[in-house]
Amino acid sequence: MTELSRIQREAFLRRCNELPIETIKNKIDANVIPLDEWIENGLETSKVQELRALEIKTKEEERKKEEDQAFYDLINDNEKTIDQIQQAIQTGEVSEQGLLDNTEIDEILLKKIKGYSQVNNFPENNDIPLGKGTDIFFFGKSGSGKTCVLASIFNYAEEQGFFIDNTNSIKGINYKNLLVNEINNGVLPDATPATKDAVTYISTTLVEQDAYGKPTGETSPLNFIEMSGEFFQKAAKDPDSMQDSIDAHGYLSGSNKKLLFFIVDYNKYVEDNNVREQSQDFQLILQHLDKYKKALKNTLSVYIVVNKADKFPENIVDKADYALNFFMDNFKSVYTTLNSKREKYNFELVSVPFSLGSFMFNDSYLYKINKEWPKKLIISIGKHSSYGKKKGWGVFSSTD
Ligand SMILES: Nc1nc2c(ncn2[C@@H]2O[C@H](COP(=O)(O)OP(=O)(O)OP(=O)(O)O)[C@@H](O)[C@H]2O)c(=O)[nH]1
Ligand SMILES: [Mg+2]
Repeated sequence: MTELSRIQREAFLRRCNELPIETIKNKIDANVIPLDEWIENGLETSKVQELRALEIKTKEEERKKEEDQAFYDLINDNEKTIDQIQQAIQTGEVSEQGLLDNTEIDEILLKKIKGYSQVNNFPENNDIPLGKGTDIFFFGKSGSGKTCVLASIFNYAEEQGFFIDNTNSIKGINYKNLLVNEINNGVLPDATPATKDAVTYISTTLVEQDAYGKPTGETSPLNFIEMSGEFFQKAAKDPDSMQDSIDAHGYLSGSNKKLLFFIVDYNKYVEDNNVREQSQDFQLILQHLDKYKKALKNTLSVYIVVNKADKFPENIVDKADYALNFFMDNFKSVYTTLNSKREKYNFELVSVPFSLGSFMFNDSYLYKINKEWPKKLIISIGKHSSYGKKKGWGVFSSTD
């Protein structure tokens, strides 16, 4: 506050109706001459009204500034999703410049946010029965990331020329292609609908490559089965529902050899420090499958996919080792059950960490696709599929 001498003060007040309104406002805001004193010294009513309006405007601006800052803080704390940010831009709730100046959003990202749109993409059952090949099933709770693992495998395979798609499964292929296109725009899939019609498969042939990416001539037909996690949860709680849930269309009870992918949601552990429900469901499913139409007899390998590995602590160097230990420590009952089934049916047990990539905006936007994990998984699938078995690659470590 700049103190005024008595003479200066009187000079201001004497000329009050000639002074610019900003000068008066500054003296009021700085607590140098309060409004009452200006009024007592004859400040015109219109000027008083103008000052009151200015005060309201300032307060409004301050409130907006605080509100904007709260919104930027939520973005920087990873609590806003991409569509919430897009909507705030569209409604004028925040300005583009404000976002650029106050958040991690840069020009490129801003363009992506503005152009973000999600296509409704739901799987549709192929009308014909499953053909010969090794069938791959994804079991795990809704939201554990099954569809994302599928999309990641096909995205990498397409880039590297690993797969030749079989058009018998055209509906599954159309669905998968859209998923792949979407993740390349950073767009994540919707939850898979829990209907039998939405249980589908994608048939493809894995072409083995040597270390230089040249086809070795060996091939392995694969069928990837896509279904909702709700079916998995339903089957765990009610084994009588299997035919209408995880064995919809009889894919699971078919005679093809199988790889069962148990998708563990690591993020649930990070957020809730709790994996009990996941563990209970996996254990129940294993017990049901033991009694269910040779399902485990036809199983070549059970994969423990510790998913969302981007959420592992930052200092973890050996992610495969961390994933295995995490599983052993937190899913002890599942491990015990798996071992007892393994003694009975002699399937392989494989543990892999997995991540679709790096996420932003509360996991609603994928800004970088990981290539390492799908590559490892595809190579491992080759070794563990019926064709890999035929070549006698029988013994694997738990993390290959
Ligand atoms: N951090 C992280 N989040 C992921 C990853 N993969 C998936 N997610 C998040 O998990 C959400 C659900 O993934 P989905 O693949 O749709 O899950 P789902 O298991 O197919 O779910 P249902 O279809 O309902 O059974 C995604 O929208 C992402 O927000 C990952 O690798 N890392
Ligand atoms: Mg899904």
